[in-house]
Amino acid sequence: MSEFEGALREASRILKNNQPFQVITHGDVDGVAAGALALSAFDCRVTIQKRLAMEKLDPSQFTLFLDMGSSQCEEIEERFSHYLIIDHHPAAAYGPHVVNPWMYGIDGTRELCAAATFYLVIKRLGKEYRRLSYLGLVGALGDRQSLDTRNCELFEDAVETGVLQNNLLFNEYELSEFVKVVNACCRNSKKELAMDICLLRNYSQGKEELEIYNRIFERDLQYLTEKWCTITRENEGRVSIYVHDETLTRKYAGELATTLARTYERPVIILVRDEEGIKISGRATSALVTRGVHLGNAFQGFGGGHDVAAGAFLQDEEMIETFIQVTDQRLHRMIAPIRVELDIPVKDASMVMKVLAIDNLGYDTIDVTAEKDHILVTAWGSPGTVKNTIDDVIACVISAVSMMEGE
Ligand SMILES: [Mn+2]
Repeated sequence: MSEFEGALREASRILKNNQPFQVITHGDVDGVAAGALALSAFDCRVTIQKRLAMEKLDPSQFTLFLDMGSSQCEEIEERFSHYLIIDHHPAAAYGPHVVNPWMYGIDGTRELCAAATFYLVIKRLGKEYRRLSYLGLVGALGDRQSLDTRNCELFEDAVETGVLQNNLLFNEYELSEFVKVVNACCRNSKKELAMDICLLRNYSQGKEELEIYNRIFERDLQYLTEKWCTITRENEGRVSIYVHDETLTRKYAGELATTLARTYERPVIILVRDEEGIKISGRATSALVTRGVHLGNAFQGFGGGHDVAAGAFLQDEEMIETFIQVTDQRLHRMIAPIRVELDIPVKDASMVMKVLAIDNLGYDTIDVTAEKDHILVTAWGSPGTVKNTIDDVIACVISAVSMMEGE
């Protein structure tokens, strides 16, 4: 049994034995889908919070944290005596009562979101729970995860149990539209409705929220697109584009940033005001992540999250300048070109070169030469690219050497 499997089983045992309990979950699609899983499988009460507000919770009860909590392990451990965290956000270290794919070498940003991980926990209670697989899928699509990867187990369960057929959920809804409806309800602050939809109620009301969402989103996007030249000029010399605009719809900031980052291939960070302060949503693209961008790390001290999507929060407006300076400096360091020189000792370097047939490996940011018993490598470019290049070269040399030894 793998360690991850052990953790899933242990979590399902703990939850089964601690009913009734309270659940705190995040107010996005993944969080709400995870909350709906909790309501469907356990005797529990679910509270949706957009940011973890521990002072509002009763610490004497057994508490399940979903889609949040990994980065607040210490605070949770201080306040709560009985709890479990099921989350997929990367953190520097994980506390004792956490189930997070990252702890088992699984990239939780790209596979097994909170709802998917939680579904795997619930599935360990018994076969009859496999029909709930659709909620794990909804969470995964809500968090823009792909369904090949480990999420495909959920897809298979949904198809095998007949819950999902020809992309229709329960013979009615189209899966991706279902996700959009839940998302629109979340973004329009209709969290009870979002939960209802996940529990297969009130779909037509949800569709009205989607229409409202689409209309307002398009308006905001068009407004920003028209201003884009000015915005770019205001951000001259910065790695990321920072948009601080009070006319934008607060709750749509994350998705606006996603669309803009993909359109312009730049990290986009949108700052809006909410009741408590300045809410910040940052989004990048996978190409930028490959170059070394990690927004979650760039936001450290102000917030956190994934490499490709992260959030932060500032108490007051005066912090904005500092936030932008610090974040952009960090982003700059993440992608600033570096030069790495490598000296790999091998038995017969020129022979290794022949086996490799290195024509500088098709890269234009690398130089490989053989010198007696050494392969000399120089690679340059952004840290992410250099790391990938060097990894490739080392793998090639290792396989060339083992091929020669085999001969
Ligand atoms: Mn999530």
